[in-house]
Amino acid sequence: MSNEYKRVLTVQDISCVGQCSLTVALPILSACGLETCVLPSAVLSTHTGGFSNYTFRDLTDDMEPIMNHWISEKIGFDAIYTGYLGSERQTDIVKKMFESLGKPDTGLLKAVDPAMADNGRLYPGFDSGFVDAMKRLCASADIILPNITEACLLTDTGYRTEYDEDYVKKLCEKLSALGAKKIVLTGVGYNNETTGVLVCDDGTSDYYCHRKISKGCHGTGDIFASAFIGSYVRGVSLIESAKIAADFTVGCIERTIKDKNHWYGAEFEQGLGDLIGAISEKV
Ligand code: PXL
Repeated sequence: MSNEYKRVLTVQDISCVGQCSLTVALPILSACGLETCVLPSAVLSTHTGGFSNYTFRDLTDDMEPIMNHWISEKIGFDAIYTGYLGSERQTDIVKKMFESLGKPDTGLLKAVDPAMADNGRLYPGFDSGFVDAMKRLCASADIILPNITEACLLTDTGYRTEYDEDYVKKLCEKLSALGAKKIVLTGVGYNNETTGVLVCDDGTSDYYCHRKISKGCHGTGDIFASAFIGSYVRGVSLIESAKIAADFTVGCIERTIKDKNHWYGAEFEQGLGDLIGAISEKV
């Protein structure tokens, strides 16, 4: 554990309205006590999950010049965490960032949330070519944070809503074979009342089971991943970071379902104080 001030870069889109991607990652990572730098992969008027006619400005062409400027200024990071990426080409650019944007004397943590699918389906705009590109990006990461749908797509496994521990174990083995060293698999539940997070690290695994709230909310994958990375980069262990992030996410969903008009995202803001408290207890 350390109280060293760390600098993290997060690469994902700005959905101007919708409480996902950068509009949750930036406040959550900052609340976790990290200097947070951002690289927007695209700018959308809203996210793509339930709104229609949203605008989409692809920023792929800006990413390499931004990276090159940072390299010339000798700006390096302790961690790079990617979320929703706007094009296949962006996955290759992120791989270059993994090779060239670490601080010179300390290791760079490379974390990939392959944000591209949920509930058995790819998000609008993604296809099998993007899935293949994401497989290659995951291979160069230290930690990946897929949900069950994304894990199935990354490993060419048939998606199931009901499964047993053996199915999940095989899924993790196949994800490890892709090349990522640590796997944080979300939404792993064996009954209707509970769900949880499975953390696999070099052949060992640990499971955190928690209450399942029947109605999920949009953007909770981004909330979980941001809180997890924030906690882990602060020096909290993998499994403790998974617990902190899962408890924070459950709190966000509980708050949101009380508000019948709030269908497009999760109310995370009022939980930030508890998140800060949970991390402070561990560092
Ligand atoms: O929460 C994942 C996400 C991020 N960004 C955009 C999305 C989604 C999910 O639908 O549409 C633009």
